[in-house]
Amino acid sequence: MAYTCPFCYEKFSREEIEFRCESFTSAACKEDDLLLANYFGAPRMVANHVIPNKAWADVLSTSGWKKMLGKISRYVSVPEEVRCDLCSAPSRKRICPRCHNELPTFFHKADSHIISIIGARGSGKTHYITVLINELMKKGYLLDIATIPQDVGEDRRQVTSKRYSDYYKKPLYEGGKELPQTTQDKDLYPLIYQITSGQKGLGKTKALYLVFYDTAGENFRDAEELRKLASYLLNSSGIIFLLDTFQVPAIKRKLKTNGIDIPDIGIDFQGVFQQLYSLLERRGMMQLNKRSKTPIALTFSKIDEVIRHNLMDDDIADFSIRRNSAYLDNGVYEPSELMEVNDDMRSLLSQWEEESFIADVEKRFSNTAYFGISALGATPVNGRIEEVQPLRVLDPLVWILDKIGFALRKG
Ligand SMILES: Nc1nc2c(ncn2[C@@H]2O[C@H](COP(=O)(O)OP(=O)(O)O)[C@@H](O)[C@H]2O)c(=O)[nH]1
Ligand SMILES: [Mg+2]
Ligand SMILES: [Zn+2]
Ligand SMILES: [Zn+2]
Repeated sequence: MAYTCPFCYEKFSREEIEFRCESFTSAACKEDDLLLANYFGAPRMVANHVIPNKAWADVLSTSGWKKMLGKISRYVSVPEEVRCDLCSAPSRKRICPRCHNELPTFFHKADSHIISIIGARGSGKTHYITVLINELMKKGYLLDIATIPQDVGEDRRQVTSKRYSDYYKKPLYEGGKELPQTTQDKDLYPLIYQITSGQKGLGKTKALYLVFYDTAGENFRDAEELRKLASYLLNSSGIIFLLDTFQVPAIKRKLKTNGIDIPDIGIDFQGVFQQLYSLLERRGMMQLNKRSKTPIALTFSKIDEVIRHNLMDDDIADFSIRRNSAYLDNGVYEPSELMEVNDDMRSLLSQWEEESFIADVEKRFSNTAYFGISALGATPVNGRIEEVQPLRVLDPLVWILDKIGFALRKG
């Protein structure tokens, strides 16, 4: 079984996992960690000793048969605890062999599915991630899903629950403030959550890790950013592609007549999508005329303004996007509900004369669905948002979870 590191996105196998000494006192166990420094782009970083994989005391035994057994066992399981080869202190801290970042506690026991959220700058990623995580933590139980932040990493100030609370949740939900634009350095710290399902189901996944990177997304221009994005996508089990509804030309025009002027970002969302797949092609992740099977949720953000200004066709009186997700009421996921959303969004897109976008997407991906969400429920006024009123934010995630075989309570 191969694992994907939630930090560097490199793959590694079970027997490669390393441990870091956890001693607070042993001076001999402080060392320069080149891989860790490299990951954070720092000239150097001092951290506790990395216990060489071959030096695990439990594995190394002088007596022949124990040694044999130890060696074999490493291919089938990772020890719960090993002893440091320098100070003999016990350690339970597993790290990635490629970047030396700490792995979540049960990482080696669950499937590590990375679900990536991408989109051009301004498409609403930061607000979406903030609200998505809050909804998952607060309402996931309705679908029998438990969500637990994974507070791992050398820098305790940057662990998931602290970062989420300080930079995302508190400013938005308690401060009532619109969140600032993402800066590049935030890209180094993923938000990592373990989700587990209480549902039964043969062959279904009951536990997995969700990894969110709040990328700056400079409209996919920067080479280094593109390189990171490529490995992020290459290793993703599902993609939530956030598309800025305000950048749909038909919407932009209508909003303008309503007195809302949307600044031009210099690239339309079809352009953003084309950049994405040409990137995937260059990386050999997509072959010409062959469609990727990775589920991709084409998710239109800020749909609240579309509803408020009634920018939908009048024939679609009972438009599914006007209602919130039914599973939030009855705790049962009906795939047909999200297929209705998909159909409605698709017809909206053709109404907006965006058929060529649909054709583009479907030429490249065989597992697609369209969604419309609102993270905030309204446009912030003077940088403030008094009450966050999310609409359908969990839909794209729930759809992907179902596609990748996660055990959901289904109708
Ligand atoms: N109307 C509305 N505006 C939103 C919503 N979510 C984000 N925005 C606005 O869209 C802009 C970009 O959001 P942001 O999350 O920073 O986008 P990012 O650059 O992709 O991270 C900000 O001005 C937000 O206030 C929403 O649900 N509704
Ligand atoms: Mg952002
Ligand atoms: Zn030690
Ligand atoms: Zn790594």
